[in-house]
Amino acid sequence: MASDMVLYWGSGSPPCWRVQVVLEEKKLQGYKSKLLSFEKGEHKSAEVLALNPRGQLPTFKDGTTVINESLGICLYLENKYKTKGTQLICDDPKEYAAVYQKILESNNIIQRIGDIMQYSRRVPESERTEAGLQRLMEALSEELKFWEGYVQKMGAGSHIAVKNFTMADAVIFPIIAALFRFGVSQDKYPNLAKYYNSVKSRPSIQATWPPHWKENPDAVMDMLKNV
Ligand SMILES: N[C@@H](CCC(=O)N[C@@H](CS)C(=O)NCC(=O)O)C(=O)O
Repeated sequence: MASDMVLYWGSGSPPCWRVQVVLEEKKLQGYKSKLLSFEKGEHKSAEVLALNPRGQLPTFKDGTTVINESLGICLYLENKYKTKGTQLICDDPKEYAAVYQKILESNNIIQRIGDIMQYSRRVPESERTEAGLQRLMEALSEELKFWEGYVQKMGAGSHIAVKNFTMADAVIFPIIAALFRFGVSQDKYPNLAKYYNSVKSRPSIQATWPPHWKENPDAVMDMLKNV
C-alpha cells in the first residue's frame, strides 16, 4: 500500500525525481513525501542516516523494507506493482533488452556529470585549469552525442528505448532535464531537445517537476554551456 511508503527526496535531484516519476506512473500517489533541503544539510539528519548510512537522497522505505539506490527503488516498485498503473518494463525480450540497455548505459552520462562536479570539489584550486575543465565538458559532450543519435534513430513520437514510455524514460528524462537546466544548448542537441520537450508534458513528469525549478523557471544556469 502506498501509505506504507516514505520517500525522502531533494528538489532537482535526478535520482530522486526518477523515483517520484515511477511512483506517479504506478499510481502510488498516497506515499509519504518528505522534501528535504540539501542546503540545510537535512539529508544528513539522524532520521535519514538511520535508514541510509550514506546520507543521500533518495532514501526510501516501504513498511519495513528499506531501499535507497534510486534504480533499485524504481525496479522494486515495478516488480511489486507489475499490473498497477503503467507497465514500465516490457514483456517482449527484445523490448526489455532495449529498456535495460538504456537504463544501465545512462550511468555513463551520470559519470561524466560527476567528473565535472568533482573537478571543482576535489581538485585543489591551484591545480585546476580551464583546459582541464574543458576536457571534462568535451567528454560529456561526446557522451551526449551517442544519446542524440539514439533519439534520432528512434524517430519522432518514440521514447528513449522503445515506442512507449518505459522505465528507461523515468530514469533518463530527469538527467536530460537537469542538463538543459544547467545550460546545455538545445540547439546543439536538437533531437534530445525534441525528446525533452515532448516528454516534459507527461502528467507524471509535470506532477513531479522540481519545486524550486517551478519557482524560478527561467533561471539562467550556464555551468554546462560549453558542453
Ligand atoms: N546512486 C545513488 C546516488 C544518490 C545521490 O548521489 N544523491 C545525491 C543527490 S542527487 C545526494 O544525496 N547527495 C548528497 C551527498 O552525497 O551527501 C542513487 O542513484 O540513488
